[in-house]
Amino acid sequence: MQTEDEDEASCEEYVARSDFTGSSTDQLSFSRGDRLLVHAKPSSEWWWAELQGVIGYVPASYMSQDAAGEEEEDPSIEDPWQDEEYFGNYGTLRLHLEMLSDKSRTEAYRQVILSNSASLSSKRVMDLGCGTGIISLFCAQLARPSMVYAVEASSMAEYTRQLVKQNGYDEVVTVLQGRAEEIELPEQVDVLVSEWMGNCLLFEFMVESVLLARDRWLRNGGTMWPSSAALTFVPCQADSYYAEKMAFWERPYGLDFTPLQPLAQQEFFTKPKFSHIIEPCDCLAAPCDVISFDMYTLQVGDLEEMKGQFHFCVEKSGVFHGFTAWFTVCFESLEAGGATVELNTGPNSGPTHWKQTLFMLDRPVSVCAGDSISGTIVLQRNPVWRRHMTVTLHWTIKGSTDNPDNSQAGTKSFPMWR
Ligand code: GJV
Repeated sequence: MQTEDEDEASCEEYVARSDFTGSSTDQLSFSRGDRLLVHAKPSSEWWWAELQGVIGYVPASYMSQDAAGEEEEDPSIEDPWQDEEYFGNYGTLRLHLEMLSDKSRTEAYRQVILSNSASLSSKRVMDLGCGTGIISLFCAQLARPSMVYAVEASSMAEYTRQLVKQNGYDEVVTVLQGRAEEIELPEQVDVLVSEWMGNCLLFEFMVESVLLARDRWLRNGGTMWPSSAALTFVPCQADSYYAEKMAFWERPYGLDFTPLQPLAQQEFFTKPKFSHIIEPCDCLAAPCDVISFDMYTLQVGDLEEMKGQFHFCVEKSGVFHGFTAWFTVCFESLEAGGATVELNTGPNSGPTHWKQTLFMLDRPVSVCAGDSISGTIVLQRNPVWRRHMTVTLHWTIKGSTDNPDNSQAGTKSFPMWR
């Protein structure tokens, strides 16, 4: 355990577990295996370190005290999935209430079951991470599946069993308490349904459990719901967030507090802002899908690093504060030619509990209609903390022919959270 008192202790040597690209002038870049001298640990996430005479912040989770770097597991990392905390949270009602009250989300799954009710007849279904069992209950209520296996690792499973009984569906729905990776079913299933999506689509990496279950329990030719997923990006204005967290320091009470701005940047703009709500009018360009995948072919290994590209044409002049991300998932029909159901968490669809995710640039840039913003995105899964990832963005702004001076490039990495 790191305590505050140890901050003053003399330097300690650490080895980088993997490459890291600093995203601002006060962050260091380093490569896997580099030896860094950690001078101070001002927070549990960012340490003050030295590499080849250069000093800056480094993400603590990339540092290993082990001389071998990432090869040898750090014995302090006993639960890289943080399952105790994760399933502990899902053992209480707070998150279930949030998910069930999310009409767009819950109605989308209800619609999938309803519009496929005829084809679901006599089908075997697995509902992975069923929570309070809402999807399984929809299957029993709206269709005639032969069996629904409702799999839930948290202690909520006991209540889910009661809900199933209370509603008279205990012949159809079997609640299995355990991690999907470990439970045994008596047979393979025809349909694997799950609501696994996290912030920025992948956060929490519950999708890994879904892929492993697919490979083990979905029969050949079976159906995945959702069937595909996409992450969408848009360059945006975020005036009020910028004003609240950064411009605030310019002249509070008639005083100049700007020396606190670098600290504000570190504190408020280093990580993405979850639960951001973007208004359609804050979008500076037409949104574009940066990453998309098919739930039938995606492999667990693909999750380590997902890369995408974007090319936006600025549609209206404004202040480019950052990028906003959201996702869409699609549920293919079991019937040939049947309608696909879509759950879109973007600003032009109904609100969801995911809201959107905002990635703030360090400095806002004025852009004009006709300018282009292009670049790349890399989602890199944390090598240690398996539910976390870092989002790295590179962008180039090119002024239009009317505005050729407005050309610049930038790069920034956002840990989410570790
Ligand atoms: N096995 C069983 N239940 C799980 C698993 C797993 N591997 N992973 C998550 N859950 N969309 N981000 C359960 C978890 O306990 C919770 O009840 C539900 O799935 C999460 C669903 C929403 N989370 C999300």
